Amino acid sequence: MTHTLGKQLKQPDIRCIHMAKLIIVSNRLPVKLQEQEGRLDFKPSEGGLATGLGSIYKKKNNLWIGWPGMVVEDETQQQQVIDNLNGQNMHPVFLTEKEIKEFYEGFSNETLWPTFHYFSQYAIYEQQLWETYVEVNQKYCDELVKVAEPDDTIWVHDYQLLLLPSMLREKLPESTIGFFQHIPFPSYEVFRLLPWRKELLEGMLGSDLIGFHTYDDMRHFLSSVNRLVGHGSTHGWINTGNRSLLVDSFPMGIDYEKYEQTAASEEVMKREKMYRNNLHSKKIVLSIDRLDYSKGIPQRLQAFELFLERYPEFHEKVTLVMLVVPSRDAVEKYKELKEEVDELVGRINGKYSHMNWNPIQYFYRSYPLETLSAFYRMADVALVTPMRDGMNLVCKEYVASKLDQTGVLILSEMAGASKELSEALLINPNDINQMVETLHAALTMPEDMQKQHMQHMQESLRRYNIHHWVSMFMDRLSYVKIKQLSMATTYLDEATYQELSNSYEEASTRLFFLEYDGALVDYHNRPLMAAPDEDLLELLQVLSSNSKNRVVVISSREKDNMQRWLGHLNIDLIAEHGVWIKQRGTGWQTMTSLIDDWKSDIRLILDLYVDRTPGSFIEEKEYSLVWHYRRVETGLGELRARELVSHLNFLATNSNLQVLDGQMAVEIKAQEVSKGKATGYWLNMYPHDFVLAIGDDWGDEDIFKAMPREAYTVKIGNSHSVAKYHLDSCEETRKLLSRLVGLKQKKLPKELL
Ligand code: GDG
Repeated sequence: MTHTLGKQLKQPDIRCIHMAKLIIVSNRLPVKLQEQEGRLDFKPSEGGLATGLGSIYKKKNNLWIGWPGMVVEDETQQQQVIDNLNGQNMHPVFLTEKEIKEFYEGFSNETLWPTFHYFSQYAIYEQQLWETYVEVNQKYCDELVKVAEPDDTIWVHDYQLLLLPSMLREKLPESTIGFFQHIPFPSYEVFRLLPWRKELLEGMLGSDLIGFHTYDDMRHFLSSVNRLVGHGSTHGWINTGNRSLLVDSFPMGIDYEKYEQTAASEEVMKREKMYRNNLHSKKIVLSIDRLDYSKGIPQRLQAFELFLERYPEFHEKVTLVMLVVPSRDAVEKYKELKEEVDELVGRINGKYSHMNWNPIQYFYRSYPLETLSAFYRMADVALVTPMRDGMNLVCKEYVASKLDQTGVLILSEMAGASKELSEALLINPNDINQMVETLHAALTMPEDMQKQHMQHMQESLRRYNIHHWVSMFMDRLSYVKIKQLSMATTYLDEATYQELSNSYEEASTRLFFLEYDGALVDYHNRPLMAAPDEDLLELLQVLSSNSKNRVVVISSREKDNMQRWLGHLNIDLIAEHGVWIKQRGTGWQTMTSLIDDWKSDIRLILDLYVDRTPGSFIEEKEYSLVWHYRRVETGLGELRARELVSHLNFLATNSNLQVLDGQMAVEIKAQEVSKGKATGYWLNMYPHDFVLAIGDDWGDEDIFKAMPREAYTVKIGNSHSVAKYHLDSCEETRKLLSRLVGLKQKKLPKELL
């Protein structure tokens, strides 16, 4: 059973992580299958992901799994596709018409997409679509299980496959699973509108690493996990009870060199010249997106219309080149959007056009990369104003294509890219006036300023390119795996028990730190029902009656509760997470007063600064000391404060102190109390040749961390922990302690005795 598994985990075979293959999974493959004159043909797809990951999936035996972009029902044809793709390190997942409709167009694009982009008024909630979404995720899982080895690394992409990580985890428990979400993760208030919110989060939590484009997405996700699934997090780490996983942000870059080189090619320069000649316009504003309501296309058109109205001097001098790439045209909202855009373009052109000038050149189709690049090159301004965008690659491609460093990027604050490209002119896409004025500022920006902005952005994008993104994600994934292995605990088996028991016998001073709920007593729905039973009271009494033993029972419960249940025993108590402690034979004390001994040392240092700084003074608060300098000569106070802060920070590194550099004051306070700090007090106060600490939940990790290296640390439940060992239940804790003191517990199940 799980015990042997625990031991296997203890011996990390790092080589496996590197030698095994990488499998990329996304809804679509990086190629599109097409039927031409009865023959099946593959066309490479141009997306950022395809080029970014292209260099990896083609290596060695790596693999990319996804839908080939066409419904293939005939089995012989399917086999042909499989054979053909296998030769190119790809493997297809065939979807039926119904699945495309319900899983892809339906749940993915009509439920998840609008919700995640804060358009929840567009979201539909239909049980049938959800069921197909589950089935199709399972289908991807089944295909993966056919080709994946247990130690492979699987990298799942995007919102169509949110359930896949957990499905995979169930089938391949040891595999390394990364997940990256390319679209935003909305705030909890929006996410919780989804009827299947908990299932979706649980699906994602099967991963080892979950990546988002921005810190905000990550923050929103952690908050939803906390509130809907009940798992907290520390520095991005989530502990699900039996596994730890990491959530982090990885802003995606572009293939910078590719865009730079394409922009420098003969072909592109030729096209640019040709388009310029056709346009009869001095200034060109560029807009490129997939047709999507999240991209803010109508709002952009309205802003352009208002610009023409407000600045007539730009008539015949500026043209908006607007490329809209057809997308999801089977979905109703997209059809409506297409009509709205067509109508707006028609209206604006109808109003302002002249014989040889159209304010908007509108193209509803997709173009080859060379045309796109020529558009980027010739644009004086790129108008990238999505209402919401996970990242947005168009704005990055524009910057990479501006070889002479002229041009201005206007970018929406709501695009993930705005977090990196702070040199762009940032706008709120809902503020039409701001858009109009920013467009004016961009069109009249002096060239040297344009170059300055562009240069900064180029430097950053060149460095944080797509290859950097891939390696950051993969490195972090390997790190998570190694960290998890170091967090795995071993079952405290008979051999370990013998060793522990010998060391107990040999010791002359022993400390026991025992967590009450979860380690000594099972959890009850009503906390006050978890009173100690007769057996437990007897066990604690016998354990503490040995003069070599000092028994500390720890709890987050109130001190009065602990006093009522255990106060009569000759043991020590820690209550309320360590705020209150009771040493045997004495009364309750707050920990904070006990750790105030730092004050006298720090006061000596502050006195020194008072001596050197006329006008400064010390204030003593209950839990802190403050050095004030508001009455000190201007300049001198700030200078001394800087010195003092670095002096104190140096001293605080290995203590529980915190230095706050405040308004005209430097404050030093003890960090909050915790169970770990409270147990540290006993370790400092009492000699110990033998230490045993037993805890059960995430909060008890602090206790384990505070223990000396030679201590026996035991976690109840086989979850990841810094403890060395684990046991399965409270009964096993009691059995362990009873055996140590030679006591037979009456109510224990026979097999445990
Ligand atoms: C999702 C997220 C996130 C566009 N027209 C043509 C063409 N394109 C290329 C662009 C660019 C890509 O399509 C569009 O990428 P975006 O990032 O701008 O937007 P989404 O498609 O919505 O992508 C987004 C992204 O995933 C990656 O994580 O940034 O936030 O929504 O590369 O160049 N390419 C060609 N012809 C066209 O006509 N060849």
